[in-house]
Amino acid sequence: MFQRCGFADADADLPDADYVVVGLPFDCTASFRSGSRDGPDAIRLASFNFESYDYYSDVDLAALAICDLGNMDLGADAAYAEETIKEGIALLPKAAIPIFLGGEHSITPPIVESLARRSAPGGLGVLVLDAHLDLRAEFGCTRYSHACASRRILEKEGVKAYASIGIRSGCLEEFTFAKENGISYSTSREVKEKGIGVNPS
Ligand SMILES: [Mn+2]
Repeated sequence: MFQRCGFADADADLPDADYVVVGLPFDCTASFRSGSRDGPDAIRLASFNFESYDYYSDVDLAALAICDLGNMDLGADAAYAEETIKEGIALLPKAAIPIFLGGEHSITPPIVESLARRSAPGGLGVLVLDAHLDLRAEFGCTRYSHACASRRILEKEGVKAYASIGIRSGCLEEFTFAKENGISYSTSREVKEKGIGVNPS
């Protein structure tokens, strides 16, 4: 299921890993421009161009136990990809924190469903950073579309809290749905005016 390749300094063995990197190279519902399926390997390639030490957080990635399991083979069908993602996540060690590299936004609902089930018995909080509401019931003749990602996330059992930040785009039906259902979102304009910090100064 996993094809081995590697993120920089992610050289721990799976049983020893505190963090597990998994690539999800899927973009088959792309409506503007495809190519995000190349994202996971592009991120890995770029990772070798950075220092492993991050002075903001005073953390050296080289000192952490990170295992890169490579990419999952997700095929070209969104329903198949969703099931495969859930099957793959069920195989990951529960002690490690998973980090998923995409891939388009349609990969997120099965990730949320899986993480809520395996590690958040009290309910999972989801924070979405996105320009779009992604609250469409269906788009491009499929409910699995990237344009429906937040709608699908909100339908998942175990999602206790949800908010999206950076919104600048959506159709009238999406904004109406958000309003009628009390869905929390902040627009990019609000972020620009108020700042992104908890206590902006
Ligand atoms: Mn999105």
